[in-house]
Amino acid sequence: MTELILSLDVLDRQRARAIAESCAPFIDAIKVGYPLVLSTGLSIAGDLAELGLPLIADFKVADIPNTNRLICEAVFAAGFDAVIAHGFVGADAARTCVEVAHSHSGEAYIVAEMSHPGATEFFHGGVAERLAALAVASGADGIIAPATRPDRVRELREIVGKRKIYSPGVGAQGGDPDVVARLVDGIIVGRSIYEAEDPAAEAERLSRIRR
Ligand code: FNU
Repeated sequence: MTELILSLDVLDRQRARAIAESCAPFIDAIKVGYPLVLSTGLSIAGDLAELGLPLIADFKVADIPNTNRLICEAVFAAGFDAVIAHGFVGADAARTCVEVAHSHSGEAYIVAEMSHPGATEFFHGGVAERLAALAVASGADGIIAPATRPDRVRELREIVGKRKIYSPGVGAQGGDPDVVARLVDGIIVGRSIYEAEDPAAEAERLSRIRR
């Protein structure tokens, strides 16, 4: 069954907690990024961990190996279960994120191709394929690939095989959950859920159409 991952990009702690709590019965994980953490502090991870769902830190870590290590150690110490990192920094830096994640029994995902229109400028022309191969070689648990481009997801699947593909870009960015859910291990959905009049109802709807 394809997972449904809530991207919790709201800025207020109480709102974040309320949305996460109401959606919890229908989602498989919560992804937190800079907007929420910079607004509330890393302690938001502790609040959300009370719901018992895996927490993914979408910090797109992209630094030298030593700094990546320091960032990832802080992420897992805060209570996250997985981290998203960039691969374009090179295999040594990406592998550091994977090593730290695994040393905490956590997971690491490498961005292979992003979902926004501008992503085609640099990720196309073979780069995304190389990043997907780097993710496999680094022992990453999976990749991030765009729900906005199902054909690209299919191509990247050829490279990553059974490793997981988590896919943002559903709904607000135009990706069709019906199409993408068949191709990936998890769809990542933010605005379509948290901006809905009834976020829990929208999460429930999405949880039913996923395959
Ligand atoms: P929504 N995100 C993304 N595309 O959208 N991490 C990527 O290629 C990527 C991401 C994140 O559009 C984005 O930052 F690598 O409101 C946001 O947190 O559904 C979420 O996925 C999508 O949010």
